[in-house]
Amino acid sequence: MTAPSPLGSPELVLALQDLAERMARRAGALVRDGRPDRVAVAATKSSAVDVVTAMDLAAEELLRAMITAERPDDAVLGEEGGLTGGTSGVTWVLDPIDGTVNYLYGIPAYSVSVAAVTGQPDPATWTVLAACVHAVADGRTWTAGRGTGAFLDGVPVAVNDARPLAESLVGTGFGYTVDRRRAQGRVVASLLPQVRDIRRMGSAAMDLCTLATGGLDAYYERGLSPWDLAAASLVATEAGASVTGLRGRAAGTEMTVAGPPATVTALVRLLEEQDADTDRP
Ligand code: LIP
Repeated sequence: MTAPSPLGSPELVLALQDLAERMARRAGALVRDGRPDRVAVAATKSSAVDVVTAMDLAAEELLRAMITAERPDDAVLGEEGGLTGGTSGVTWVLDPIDGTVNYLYGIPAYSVSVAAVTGQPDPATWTVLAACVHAVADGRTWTAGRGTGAFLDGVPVAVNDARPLAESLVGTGFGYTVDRRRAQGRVVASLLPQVRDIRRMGSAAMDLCTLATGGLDAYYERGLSPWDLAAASLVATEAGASVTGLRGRAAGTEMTVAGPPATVTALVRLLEEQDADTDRP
């Protein structure tokens, strides 16, 4: 049996990236071909509007089965199934459908997000080695490897050059609970007069990949889970973005801000002034 490649080696990054893409495309085909005309809600989570569908569950099951078949010693952190341990030092971070509400309503902005990380599966400390974000409705596929660049359908991508915030198109999103949304409404109202415009796409993974491809000038959101962030944060970083939190912290649930470094510095200042990393009403 061949000795496993050292964690972080170029060969391992390439192998993980290849598997991530095959997994995301396979699950994407299941989600696309299996979508009924009227999607039913299978369960709810943090609130009545934080929904899970049968396809979220089926897609995660398929992703986990592919990992068990090809890399049985790896751990898995999935949005629906939680954390299952492993011994290899690699953890797959899975969002079977990022943008589930869009999927529910038939809005074509939802994606399968797959990343391989080392270290604890925690955005504050992990190292993302490989990633794939597959847009289910139109098939666009972003891939990235640590230190080897970011690509859309195999073509290298890069963030826009920094622009003044007043000329910057900014993406964001809102949570599933009333208190969180009230606080986010206050923050976006304060930002709106200071930026070009706001876009709310409904999938953090697609927001960050759109940023990586120049379709947005900046992005911020409070409340992202590790699976919303993992893959697309590597795509954005390898495309030249700074991806961070506030107050010198790493990007994570409290706050995620991304964009060209100079734009991020300006946006972070505004968000800190607004205590955007809190639910202050
Ligand atoms: C979604 C995120 C989105 C956010 C939504 C939700 P889900 O993830 O991608 O950015 O605004 O509230 O968290 O729940 O579809 O996996």
